[in-house]
Amino acid sequence: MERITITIDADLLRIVDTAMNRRGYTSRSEAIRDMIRDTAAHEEALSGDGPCVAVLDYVYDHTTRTLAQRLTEELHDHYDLSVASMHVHLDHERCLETTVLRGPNSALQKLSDTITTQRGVHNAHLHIIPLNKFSDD
Ligand code: NI
Repeated sequence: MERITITIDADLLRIVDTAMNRRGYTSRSEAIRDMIRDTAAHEEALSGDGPCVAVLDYVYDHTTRTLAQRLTEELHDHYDLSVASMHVHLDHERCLETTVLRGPNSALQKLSDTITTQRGVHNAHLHIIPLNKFSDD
């Protein structure tokens, strides 16, 4: 096994510790390894480039300079992938946006990455559903 050192903010570490206690891990390392395994499994599900639908959701602060405009422009630039969006005004600053996407796996991931890596976008989640899998059921 390799040993690495990571820097993590206190709030995030508290979440790791809470999950660790709730799920009964005996060490932070084991808890974090399992979280990384979950991510690895998720990454594997995202491999391939067949037709997919996806639900992308995220929270952002619409008072962040030009952010709302940039997010809208990004979706307009990909109108062929963006099926529909729902916008919820959570409070005075924060907005929740849920967008249904449809297209090749890699294109949906690329669009999602472009949106979710913007500074000021939080709690992002992309749920990709490969359409080819339906025919295997
Ligand atoms: Ni809003």
